[in-house]
Amino acid sequence: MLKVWGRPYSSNVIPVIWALNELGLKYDLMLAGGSFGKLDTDQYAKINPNRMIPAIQDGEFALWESLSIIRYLSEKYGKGSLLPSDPQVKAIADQWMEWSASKAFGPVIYLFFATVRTEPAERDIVKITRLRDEAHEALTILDQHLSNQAYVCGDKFTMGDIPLGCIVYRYFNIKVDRPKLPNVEAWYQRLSERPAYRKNVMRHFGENPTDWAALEKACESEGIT
Ligand SMILES: N[C@@H](CCC(=O)N[C@@H](CS)C(=O)NCC(=O)O)C(=O)O
Repeated sequence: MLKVWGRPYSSNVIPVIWALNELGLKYDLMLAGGSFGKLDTDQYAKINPNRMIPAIQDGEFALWESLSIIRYLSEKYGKGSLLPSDPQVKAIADQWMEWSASKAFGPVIYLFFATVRTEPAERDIVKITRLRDEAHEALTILDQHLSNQAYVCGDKFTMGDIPLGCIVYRYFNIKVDRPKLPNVEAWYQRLSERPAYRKNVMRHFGENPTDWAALEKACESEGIT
């Protein structure tokens, strides 16, 4: 059985868990990171020497870096579904996966930390507005790309939609005013129709650090501690 090391509320673990569920694969979730710890053990250093999550074990084979894991799972288990067969379509999927990490992830996750993960009395509105603007500017590029197609690579859902789908869920559910992104919103609605997205990505993450800590701890029932 595949093993996934991580916690279901971690921004880099969610896309891996979503991919596994899209592929209908069974796996053991080994709760690690955040309040679950375990990253500083010798056992974990052999799986991921960076001592970060996610990591997977597929038999004797171990792999870390969320995007590499999604590509591996798609190559091995997702031919004809998550993995585009045409090399150019696959390259476009790869391109948007890389772009998710280089341009979109940072502003959205820092916005998330500046809001949900910061006590309301300590929030810095100037910083929040700047991060919201940076996130919007990046996602405007995705919005233009999606103006005449249903998914990142065309008319079919692929691995290229996975990391960005997770980032956009966070962005749309942080309590800040946001300018409209009509094509990203329509794509997000399409993703919301997918059971694996609803189950693994659309998790209520609360509005403050107390909510967050309780939700993260409550997901203990989902994995192996
Ligand atoms: N580029 C890496 C980043 C991994 C990463 O930053 N993981 C964070 C969680 S999102 C981590 O391990 N933090 C320590 C912890 O959760 O305890 C990836 O995409 O897998």
